[in-house]
Amino acid sequence: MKEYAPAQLRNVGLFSHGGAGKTTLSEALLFRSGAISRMGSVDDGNTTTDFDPEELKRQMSVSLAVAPLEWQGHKINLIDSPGYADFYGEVTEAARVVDGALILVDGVAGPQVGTDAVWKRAAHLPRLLIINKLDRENADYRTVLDALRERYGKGVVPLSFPIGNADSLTGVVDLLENKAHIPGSQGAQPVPGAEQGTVDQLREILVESACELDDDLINKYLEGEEITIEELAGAIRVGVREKKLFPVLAAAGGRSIGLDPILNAIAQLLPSPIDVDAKLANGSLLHANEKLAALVFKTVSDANIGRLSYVRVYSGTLSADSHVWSVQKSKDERVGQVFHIRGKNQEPTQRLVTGDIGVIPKLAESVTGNTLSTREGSIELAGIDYPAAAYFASVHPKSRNDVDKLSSAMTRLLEEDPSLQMHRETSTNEVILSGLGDSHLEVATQRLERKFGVHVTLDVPKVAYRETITAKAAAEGRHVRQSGGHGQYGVVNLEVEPTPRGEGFVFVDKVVGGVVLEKGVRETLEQGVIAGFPVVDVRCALVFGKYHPVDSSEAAFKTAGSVGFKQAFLQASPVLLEPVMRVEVTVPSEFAGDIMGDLNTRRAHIHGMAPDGPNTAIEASVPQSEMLRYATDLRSMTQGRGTYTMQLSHYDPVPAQLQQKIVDEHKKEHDAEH
Ligand SMILES: Nc1nc2c(ncn2[C@@H]2O[C@H](COP(=O)(O)OP(=O)(O)OP(=O)(O)O)[C@@H](O)[C@H]2O)c(=O)[nH]1
Ligand SMILES: [Mg+2]
Repeated sequence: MKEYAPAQLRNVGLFSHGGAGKTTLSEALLFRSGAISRMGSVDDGNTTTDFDPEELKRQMSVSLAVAPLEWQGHKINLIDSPGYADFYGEVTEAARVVDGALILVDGVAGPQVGTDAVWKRAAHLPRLLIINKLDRENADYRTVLDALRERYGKGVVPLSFPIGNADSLTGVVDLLENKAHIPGSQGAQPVPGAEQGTVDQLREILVESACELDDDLINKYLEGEEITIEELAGAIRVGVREKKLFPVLAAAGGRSIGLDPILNAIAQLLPSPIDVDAKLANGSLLHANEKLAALVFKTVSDANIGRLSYVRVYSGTLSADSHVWSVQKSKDERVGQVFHIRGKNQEPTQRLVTGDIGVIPKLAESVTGNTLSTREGSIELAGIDYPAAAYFASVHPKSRNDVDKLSSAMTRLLEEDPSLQMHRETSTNEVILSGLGDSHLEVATQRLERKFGVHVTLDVPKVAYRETITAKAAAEGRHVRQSGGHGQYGVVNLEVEPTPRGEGFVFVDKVVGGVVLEKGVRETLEQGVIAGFPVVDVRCALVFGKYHPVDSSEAAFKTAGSVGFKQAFLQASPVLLEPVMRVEVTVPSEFAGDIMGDLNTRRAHIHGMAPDGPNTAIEASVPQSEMLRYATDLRSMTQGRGTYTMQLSHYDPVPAQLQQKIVDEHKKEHDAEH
């Protein structure tokens, strides 16, 4: 592909609720523009932008994919993204680096929960809406258009509409140029007479909304003067770029209908990279100039080949065989080869100009979110804000060999997908993998297996309880052994009291020589007192210590400290604390009642409930132990139409009636293990 000037580039993300037809439309657009010579399909598993084995298996996009095409002197970098909420990490990356969005809406279902989610995610971008799959039975352009205007405001205006419907769909009418596009016919056609009524109606919405944004045009319009196509296009372009107009296009990607008006709109209405300033880490904006600033927005790891880094250049030029500065890592980074990429196919290039997207193999230092710049006066671009983890599972390697390889393989995997996290929960001695949903974690384990040969199973994690006290108490700890030879002597007096939540452990030494004793107490903290969970939020004071000139030793004092602490703890009304999650559930409003009822059975504390278009958002605090399988439960309660986010909020005491049960269970497990 030849090199295009930055002004001719368009970086466009395709976003939607799952399955609205992004991958199929990408394929159709690539084929229409001549970028590919054969049109693949999702059902046959041979599209350009779905190529991961995990995608082919599920017949849905799991990762973003870049697919450049050429159209009317422009190079359009399409980024196809997943629609399924579990893979929003990739949506976030795509939305971060494009300059405009195509938001697809199913022509039968209309806007859905996932449409709202991507509409919000793309709020910083100029957006075109596409009512897609209009060849489906019961598809209804006008109903969906009205629903979109209702939902996203009057800036949503028709730009093309379908000729015919469902089986009888033959093409679309472009309202801007006032021409019909019918696949199979040469170029744009005059609008069929039967469509003139619809043209008049819809064009009025478009023209009026566009002219309203321009004082000169609105006067002309009100005085009944003819608005030229150029004037109208100019006004729409400004409206789109200022995020005041959101033109709606009609399509059936699977039938290659409506493609030309979409490509025209991308080229003519969406901004080029130099029309938009880059966001910097410090919050300010940067206008593209000579100085290099490129963002690594995705990393693919491979056990054999190493890293493949996707980069978007915001300023300057990124050249093959060069040295750049990895800003966050403060390291020199050698760039060897540079490629353009279409799906999985790479094509070597000498350089990526401002605004362009490509990949670099084998970067040694930089990971996703890092900026490549120059060492002198380096520029740091804003990073990527991933959604918080909402789903947790414990990871169990299948064999000894898998245990050994897990940690290094996992490091690579997390680098590839920053919306995944892993940590060891010391209190339960489990390795916890967290992500956005069960499919997300399932894909992660499949990748571990495929790429790194590590086999693991996932399970419901144990809840990481904590222990604390609710009252003040004092106790004496004695460790005295003086039967023959060198004895052991340690006697201490301790006081314990609760601290505010989150303070951890405070040790106060009111006599000298408490250092050793503190060690003994701290070891006890980790092991727990009532059920083996770590102790938190306790202040412990050493008030008195007895010393024996011969028999006192460090070990004796340590033991005495531990004994004294346990005794005091048990007398101070100990309780278990459980992690409580802050949860936000969004469901179509007809499900809101059921979801509230269900949350109440999960000991939820509901903070609020707010309508959000046809959806309802419910905010609540819910103990983690009640949310371990919520992703699956919510899906079955809402037929897959509900979404939720969840993060750790705080720790609360476990209700008394549950505490004994948890203590008993934990003891049983502990005994079984030893
Ligand atoms: N009738 C009809 N079906 C379509 C059309 N476009 C796509 N499909 C079908 O809809 C299903 C989903 O299409 P995809 O292209 O994978 O949709 P997507 O938005 O990429 O899906 P995700 O990546 O999972 O979000 C597939 O079975 C397609 O064959 C269309 O224009 N008309
Ligand atoms: Mg897809």
